[in-house]
Parts: sequence; structure tokens; C-alpha cells
Amino acid sequence: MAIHEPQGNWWQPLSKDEKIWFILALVWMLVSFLYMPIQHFIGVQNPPSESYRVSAEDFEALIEAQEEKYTVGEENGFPVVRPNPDEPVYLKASMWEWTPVLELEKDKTYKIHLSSVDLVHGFSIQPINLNLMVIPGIDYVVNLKPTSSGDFRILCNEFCGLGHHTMVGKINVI
Ligand SMILES: [Cu+2]
Repeated sequence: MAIHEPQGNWWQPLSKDEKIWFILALVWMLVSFLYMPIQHFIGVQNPPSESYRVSAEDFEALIEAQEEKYTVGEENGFPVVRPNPDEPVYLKASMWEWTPVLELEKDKTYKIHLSSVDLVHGFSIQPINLNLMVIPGIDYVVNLKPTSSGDFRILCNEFCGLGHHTMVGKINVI
């Protein structure tokens, strides 16, 4: 025989207050749910979704070609590169450095190609709040438009070994 049916009215029908709260919660949930894809299209702070596969050797070659063409100086042993805003810009993460130092012009939009040649690093620009992952084998494109001039530090925010805390790069905005 099946389990006995519960006797009588074992549950209470929803009261008016409960119904109102239930409907409010449902409506808010639907608004949030629908707003997520809308924000993807109208939000101006979304991470870009452009990425490519790239080998460490190919990315190193792109970094070297960029250095040959656009190096304007040297800072702490790193080449200072002033790239052309109309061309792709390459920034390499490796244990435990960011290469090169980039010199960018204020209010110009750059397509920065980020990749790592060893393991996962994190790209974080200080003092502004920007955090992205840098993954070996992936060329991740960041559309970057500096809106104020000055020196910005690139910190690695993914633990990447003994020298992680020393992994600081630099962007000079002129
Ligand atoms: Cu790192």
C-alpha cells in the first residue's frame, strides 16, 4: 500500500502578505535575470570577449618585433615601447616580469594583447581597479583608453611562485 495521505489541511494557504512578498521576489529575480544580458551590451566596463590562441614562441616573436619597431628608451633594464594606437600592442607576462614598459597616449584607444609565456598571471592596474587573468596559450585582447596621465603599475594578482610579489610592470601615460 502507498504511503498514507496526510490528513486534513496539513499546509496553510498563503496569506495575502506572503503572496505579495512572493510576487515581489519573483519580479525582482526576473528583472535581475533579464538585466544581466542587457548589461553585457550597454555596460561600458565589461571585459572584452576577444581572444585568440597563441604559442609562447609566437608571442615572444610579436613582443620582439614590437620592441624593434617602437622602443624609445629603457627603464630598469626593460625596453620602453611607445606603440602606434592603430596597431595591436603586445604585453608579455612571465615569471616574474611584465615586458615591455608601455608608453601610451592619453585619450587614445589601444588594443592590448595580453599573454603569458609560462603560467597563469593576473593583470591588475594600480591605482585603478582593473583585474584580468593572463593565461598561457591565450592572447587576450583588452581595449584600453587611458583617461588620465601619469605612471600606472601593473601588478600580478595570481600567485605565480617565489617572485610573485616582485612582479610589477609599468604603463606611462603621456
Ligand atoms: Cu605572476
